[in-house]
Amino acid sequence: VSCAIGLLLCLQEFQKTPFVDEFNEASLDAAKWLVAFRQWSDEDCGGVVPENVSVRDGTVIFEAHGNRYTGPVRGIRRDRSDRADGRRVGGAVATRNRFASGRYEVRAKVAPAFGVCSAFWTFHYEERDKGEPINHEIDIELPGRPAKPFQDFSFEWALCNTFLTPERKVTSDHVRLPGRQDDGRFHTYRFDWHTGSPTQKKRVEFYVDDTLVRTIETNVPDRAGRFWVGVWCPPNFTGAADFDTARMVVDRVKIEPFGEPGDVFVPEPDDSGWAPGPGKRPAR
Ligand SMILES: [Ca+2]
Repeated sequence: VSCAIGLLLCLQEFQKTPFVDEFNEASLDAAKWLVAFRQWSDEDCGGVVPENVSVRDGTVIFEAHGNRYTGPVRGIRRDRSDRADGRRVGGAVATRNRFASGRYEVRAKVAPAFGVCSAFWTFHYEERDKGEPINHEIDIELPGRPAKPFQDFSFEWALCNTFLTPERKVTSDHVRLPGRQDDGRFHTYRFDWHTGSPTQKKRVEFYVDDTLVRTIETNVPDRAGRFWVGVWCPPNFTGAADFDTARMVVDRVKIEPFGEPGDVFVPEPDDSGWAPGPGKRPAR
C-alpha cells in the first residue's frame, strides 16, 4: 500500500489494536494478509508459492510438496525464477500490518510429515550496506527433536526460537510438548511477546494448548514485524521430505497487542516477495 493512497492506510502499517481472522470468507482477506512468493535458506529449498495457499471451510490450507511430488506447481529460486520441479516447496502468508509486543495465537493442525516445517513467526528484517542484517524474529516450528543433532525428529517436540541480530544472535530451544501434535486434531500454538515494561520483564512465553512449554529471556526482539504463518521445507532440521503432499490447516489467527513501552516501530526497507493472492503467481 502506497502512502499516496492516504494517510490512514499508512497509519495502519503498525497495528496496535486486536487482530483476529477466523477465515470464514470465501477468499483470504487482502486487507489483512499478504501471500508470500519468495525463497530463503539453502538451494535445496524450493521456496513458498501462492499455489500452495487456499481458503476452504473456514480454514486456510497450506500445502507442502516433498521429494515425491510430481505435480504442476513449480518451486522458485532466491531470485524468484522458476525451478525445474516442484519439490520441497511450501506456502505462507504474512499479516499486512506489523505488530510488536502481544499475544500471538494460531489454531492449527500442523502438517503431519517429517521434512516440512509448520511454522508461526514474527519477522523484522533489514539488509544493510555493511555488516550483518538486522533480524528480529520469534518462531515456533514443528516437528522438533530432543537435541541439537539432526535426528530423532518428533511431533512431541518443537523448536522455539528468538532472533536478535546483529546484537546478540539466536536462542534456540528444544521443547517437549504436552502430547503428539500430528494426531489430526486442532491445537493452539501461542506466544506472549513482552518487549518490557515496569511490570513485565522482557521475555517470550510459548504455550501449546494453554500449557506453558518454555520461557525465553535472552535475545528477545523489540522491533515490530509482520506475523507469518506457513509451511516450508528446510534442508535438514525437520527430517527428510520423503512425501508427496502434506497439509497444514489453520482455523484461526489472533493477535492481541500488549502495547508495552519496549516496542520499537521502525519501517523495513525491502517489501518485495508477495503474490497477488492465493493461487495467483506474480506476473513476470
Ligand atoms: Ca475458522
